[in-house]
Amino acid sequence: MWNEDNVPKDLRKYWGQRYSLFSRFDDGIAIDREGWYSVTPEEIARYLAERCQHCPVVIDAFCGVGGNAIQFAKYSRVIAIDINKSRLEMARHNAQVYGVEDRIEFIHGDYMKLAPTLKADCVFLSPPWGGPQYLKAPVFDLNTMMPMNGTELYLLSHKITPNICYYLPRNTNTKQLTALSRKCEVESVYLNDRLKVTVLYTGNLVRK
Ligand code: MGP
Ligand code: SAH
Repeated sequence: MWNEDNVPKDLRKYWGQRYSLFSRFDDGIAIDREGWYSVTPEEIARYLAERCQHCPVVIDAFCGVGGNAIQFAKYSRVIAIDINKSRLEMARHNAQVYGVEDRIEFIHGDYMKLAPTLKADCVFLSPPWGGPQYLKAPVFDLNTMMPMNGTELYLLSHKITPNICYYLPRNTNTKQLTALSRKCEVESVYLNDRLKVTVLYTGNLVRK
């Protein structure tokens, strides 16, 4: 269990943001190193879930410790996937803390392999961006994203549904995003007046 004294120096910034990441942090939220720096802050996750609320089934392809899956579950049934078993178990535990675990199906596996077998009304993509170093490049390039190519990930998901919500770095090349789909919206998402992330919406997730 993390506390003030055992949080490593490089994670202290995220520890300071813990209630913004999970308002119920003190109810026993489970989180690991990668979880700390990649979880979606609760207010943003709630907003994205509201934007997808008309979708009965949402795939959270990279569920991590569950920041998004928990909020999607308030409106939709969720298929939550992660390749890391222990992080998937943390997501399940955190969903219990929020009382929504019965609305989420947790699948341990590689989304890139599972995708052709899945059906849903919307796919949410929040893949690894290569760690907090993603900001070192002036512009984030979808095609050099590791471990999977960001354009290929989009195209694979588009075979499931045209309705995609893609959570990306704030320094993402916007032209590269708009080139992915004729019907799309790119949104800069702020939290407490700070630009946090860029989100691409396609299909019927695009605002009228
Ligand atoms: P950040 O830039 O690491 O933090 O991440 P912060 O506090 O905005 O930076 P600073 O400028 O104040 O120092 C911004 C947001 O991006 C985080 O809230 C996470 O939701 C998200 N995020 C960060 N990383 C490294 C990843 C990642 O690899 N994958 C995903 N899906 N989200 C990430
Ligand atoms: N949105 C999440 C954070 C996602 S971080 C949250 O709010 O908690 C990205 C996650 O993708 C990590 O947990 C990592 O284990 C997972 N991942 C990486 N490659 C994957 C793959 N091929 N299939 C499924 N999950 C993968």
